Amino acid sequence: MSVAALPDLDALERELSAAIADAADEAGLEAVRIAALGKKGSVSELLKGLGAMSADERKTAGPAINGLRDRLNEALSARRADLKAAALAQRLETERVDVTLPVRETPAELGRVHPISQVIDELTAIFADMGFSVAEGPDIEDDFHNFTALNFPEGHPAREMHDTFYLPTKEDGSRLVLRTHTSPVQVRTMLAKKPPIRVICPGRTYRSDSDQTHTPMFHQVEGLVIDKGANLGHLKWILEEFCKAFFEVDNVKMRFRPSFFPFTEPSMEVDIQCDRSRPGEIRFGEGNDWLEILGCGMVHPNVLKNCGLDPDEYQGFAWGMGIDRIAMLKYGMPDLRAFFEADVRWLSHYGFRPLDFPTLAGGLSA
Ligand code: 2NL
Repeated sequence: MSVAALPDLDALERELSAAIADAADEAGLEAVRIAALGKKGSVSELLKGLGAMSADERKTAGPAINGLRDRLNEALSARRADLKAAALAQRLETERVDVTLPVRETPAELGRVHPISQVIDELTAIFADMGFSVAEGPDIEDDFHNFTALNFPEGHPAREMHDTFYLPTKEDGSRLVLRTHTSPVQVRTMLAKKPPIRVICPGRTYRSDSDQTHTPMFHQVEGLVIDKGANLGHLKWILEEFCKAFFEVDNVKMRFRPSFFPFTEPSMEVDIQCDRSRPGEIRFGEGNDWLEILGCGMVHPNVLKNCGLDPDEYQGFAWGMGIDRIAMLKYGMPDLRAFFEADVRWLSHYGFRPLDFPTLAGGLSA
């Protein structure tokens, strides 16, 4: 091969330099490298040709071709570094994550806890802190557990058809009722367990009543303590601690007024201090207004006897309150009937997020 037979190295260098500059990505650049410097690349072929040249020819062709190869390798490295940097910049741009965006809700998190369930969870937590356990019982009760054991005399108005939902009379003349309070659960607890007893009984109750402030099914929670020395001082302390924790105030005045229930003696109704001077708003633990929230008393000796306890050995106290009512008071829900209409728009407004416990026990709400 003669020197004259060498192709135009300058033209080849311009062509390859342009191809390197034009390569759009690393794969394109690699193709250019293989075409020039691969086993059968144009520059590699020129290098192979050096062996067949005379020593003179090699003296000029050798440095020229080797120089071309070195400059190409340099250009390839520089372009590769540029393409890598551009690819990284592009990824950083397109894969940018805004960590300040709010977390998207999953369908499961869209569900809401009904205010009644929420309030039952709250009061369960508060009474659990005071050593109470939760007892439940059937919604359909017999006459003994719903009335007789609780010292309701025959012919008491609460036993009348008019107020109570009865199931059809059975062959033996007895008839079951939808429980009118949760007291039968405490009766069952006293019959099944030995004192000391500390229970709360939340649940559904039924009365034939329906207007602005009454629904045929409603919710009650009752509490019962049976022990040798259980007294009204204990009852007052427990109710006070409950009201402070439930309504999230440091102090609340309470008023105990004499009342009557067949199952307690003495019996009392309890009002709590509040401020109703702002229209549509109630504040607890301040103000000069009173709001009735529960009934209570010392368990009647007849009830203790009916439940297998000796009134000379044991005494106890009990209370009962409407869950629906205290839920409305705490969370400012004006209409009782909305509780039972299963309207998801109402629930998404008034409902609670799962695992959110706005109580003293579970952490204060905002
Ligand atoms: C109210 C009043 C009350 C009770 C419920 C009770 C239960 C047993 C024995 C004695 Cl087993 N008492 N429960 C006591 C006093 C009042 O409820 O106004 N509830 C909404």
